[in-house]
Amino acid sequence: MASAVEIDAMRRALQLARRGPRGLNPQVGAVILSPTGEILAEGYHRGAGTPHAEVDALSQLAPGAARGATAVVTLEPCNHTGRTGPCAVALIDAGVSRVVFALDDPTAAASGGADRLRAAGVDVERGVEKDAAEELIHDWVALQRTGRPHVTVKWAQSLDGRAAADDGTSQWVTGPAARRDVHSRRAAADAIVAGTGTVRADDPALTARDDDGTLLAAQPQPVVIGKSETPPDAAVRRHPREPLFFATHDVKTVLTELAGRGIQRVFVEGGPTLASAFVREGLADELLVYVAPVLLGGSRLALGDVGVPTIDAARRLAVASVQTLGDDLLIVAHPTTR
Ligand code: AOF
Ligand code: ZN
Repeated sequence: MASAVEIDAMRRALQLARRGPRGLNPQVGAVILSPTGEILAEGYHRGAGTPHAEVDALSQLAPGAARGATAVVTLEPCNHTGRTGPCAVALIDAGVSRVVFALDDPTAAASGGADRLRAAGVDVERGVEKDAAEELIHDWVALQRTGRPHVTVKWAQSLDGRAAADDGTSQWVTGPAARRDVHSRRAAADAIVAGTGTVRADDPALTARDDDGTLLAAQPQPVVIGKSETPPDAAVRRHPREPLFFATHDVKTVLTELAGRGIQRVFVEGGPTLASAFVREGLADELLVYVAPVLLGGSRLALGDVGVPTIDAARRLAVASVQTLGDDLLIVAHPTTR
């Protein structure tokens, strides 16, 4: 059983973890407690290539000062030599007598730290404040499992399923409340993905902005996919972050590349061709469909070929929520496992 002091220390460690960046490595925090429950040191992980949280905390202590101490860590101390050495060994060498952690390390490479600590005679307690820790690094854990980022595909459409009028004009199908909602959701992603077709046709800035056009604090990485050229004066080239360009239509490969850069959550806003590609490849985890009460008719469908030649192959979805945003509707749906 973890003591009340240890639970408090874990909550503190979770706060510390949040100071680190989302990225290739998880956000991890650590607190070292004296045998009487005082905080001796605090640490957190500042991103791939930098010391792990436990080592960051231990490095603030004089040699021998952690003897008999308790280390409280938000993730199971690692057991491998990656960009840095194994934390389990660092804790053993420092003479720590008890380790309390929240989440098991989900990676095959780094896991096993708890067993290694126990084998060295360290008392180990796992699962403390597990839900809060899981919430914090949920996207990173999911990426370890799937090997690719979580994908949200968004589009706006008329009630009759068109993205634009026949001459290609599309500003605006949905109203301001729906567009505001999109911007706040953009800001929660690590990357925003658009196709070259949309970049050429609509010239989107791919920034996350508030009502008066001010940039929000969080600006996801802009990503442009497709084989056509992005014009030199395209708005996306003036994005505060340098855009990534992928001259391919293979969205699977792009996702793998993005995962390798620590991108855990992508927001696909790229127009019908790109949206269809993600859906067709079974790579859309979540669909956000903004539906405006307007009829456009014509040929500019919101979605193209999604690999459904016949009704038996229809892509069935489960609706997670329906809400009204001004005059528009937002339907959030997920593919049902077939
Ligand atoms: C810990 N404490 O603070 C973090 C851990 O390449 P490396 O050496 O940075 O190792 C990265 C892996 O280590 C990462 O995938 C995850 O399994 C674990 N992260 N472990 O003990 C930490 N950030
Ligand atoms: Zn480590």
